[in-house]
Amino acid sequence: IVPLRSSWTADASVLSTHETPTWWRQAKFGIFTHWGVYSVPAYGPPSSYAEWYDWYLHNPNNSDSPTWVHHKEVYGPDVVYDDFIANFTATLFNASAWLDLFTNAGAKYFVQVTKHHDGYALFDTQNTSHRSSVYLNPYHDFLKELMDTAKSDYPDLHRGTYFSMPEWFNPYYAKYGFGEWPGGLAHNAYNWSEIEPYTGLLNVSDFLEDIQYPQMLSLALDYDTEIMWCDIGGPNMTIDFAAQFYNHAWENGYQVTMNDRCGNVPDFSTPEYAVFGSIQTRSWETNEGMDPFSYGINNQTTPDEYKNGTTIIQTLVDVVSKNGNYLLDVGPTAEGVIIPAMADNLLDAGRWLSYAGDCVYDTQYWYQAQQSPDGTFRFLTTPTTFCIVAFTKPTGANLTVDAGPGVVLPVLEGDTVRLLGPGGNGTALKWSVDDNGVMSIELNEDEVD
Ligand code: FUL
Repeated sequence: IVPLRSSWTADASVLSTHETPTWWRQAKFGIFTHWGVYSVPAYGPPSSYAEWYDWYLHNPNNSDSPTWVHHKEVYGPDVVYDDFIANFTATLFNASAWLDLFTNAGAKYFVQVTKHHDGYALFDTQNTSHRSSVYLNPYHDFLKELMDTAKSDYPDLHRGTYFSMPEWFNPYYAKYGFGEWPGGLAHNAYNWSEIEPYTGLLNVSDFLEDIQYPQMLSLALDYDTEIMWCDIGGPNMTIDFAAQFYNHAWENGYQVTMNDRCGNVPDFSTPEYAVFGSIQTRSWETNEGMDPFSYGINNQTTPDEYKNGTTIIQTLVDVVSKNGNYLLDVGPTAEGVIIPAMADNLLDAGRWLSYAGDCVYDTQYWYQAQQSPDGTFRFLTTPTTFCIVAFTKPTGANLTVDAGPGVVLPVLEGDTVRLLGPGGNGTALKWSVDDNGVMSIELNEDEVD
């Protein structure tokens, strides 16, 4: 429950009473978008977790880096990361196309990467730095277009912003004792003294006060983000930020939230490529790529490697049955296209949610067991229904639901059991529960998709 407060102060003990808003807890499913200069080379070693694609700038720091080997072969050692900015064309970028896809995938919110660790921002960094898509190629404020389009045309889609707290290249960050986080840039970087005039840091003497904090404030006050999705933490002014963020939202009549990577006062935790094994009563959100190995796009990934509709839905339902949200990442191309290998699978997931979404959105986890002994079922509740989601298609005329030893399913004589499905139409089915609590539901096989 978000306390009804009109005036937040920069006091950690007060700010830590803030929690995820109701809309966030009801939404369950969001789309994450990693898009930036790293989308140009779009490279990571195939079928491997070894080097993340959105870390293209940093990966060559390892002397035997496959990314560096690839870079030398394809571009040559003299091409530096910032040379890719010229090829970050976004010629096919269309905010509505992305937001249509997110909506049709059944997502209720999105989180746009606004600045990753490479420090190249997709929004107007104004008086802090000119290292952004607004002042460098392709000279466009992508975040503004996404946020404005979402506000005007997609009122049911909530708007979030990923923001990397540190910047790898930035010597002002290095002054905080972290070196050029997270280590020196051995290859393929840039020479700060050469690029300083070109990146255009303006009136900067302190990374936190002059870059990090004002940029975070801009995302809150100018772009009206509803989710501040920080990354990495480290040195920060999050206490000051949070008070302003919450007051701005209050004054404008909406509710906002912040993850656990801003370095302070988190509303929710953010496991990566991982799902908790049990119910967590505190808000949490799993995030991972559609790509099995990283965020962003990798041209080495084959279409069949992307998570398909079934995997997406099963992960979503599994997460939701444990009280979590699911933030699934797509990586558009440098032109701004979400390729069919990703988009089609999202749409498959959306088709299932279009008829079974009542058993996902605005549900509660079931108090006792989130899955059956063999892992085949997940259970979700609403004030008037109990949902059983089967992960395998039943064979034969009966669906047998065993919630585990001693677990009694919450069904009473007279209750109606219905099949949610494209052919099911909610037809009432015959059912019974035996003395061991095992439920048997008679199916008309033609109706089971
Ligand atoms: C991590 C980052 O280092 C990854 O590149 C990615 O952005 C992920 C969501 O967070 O900490």
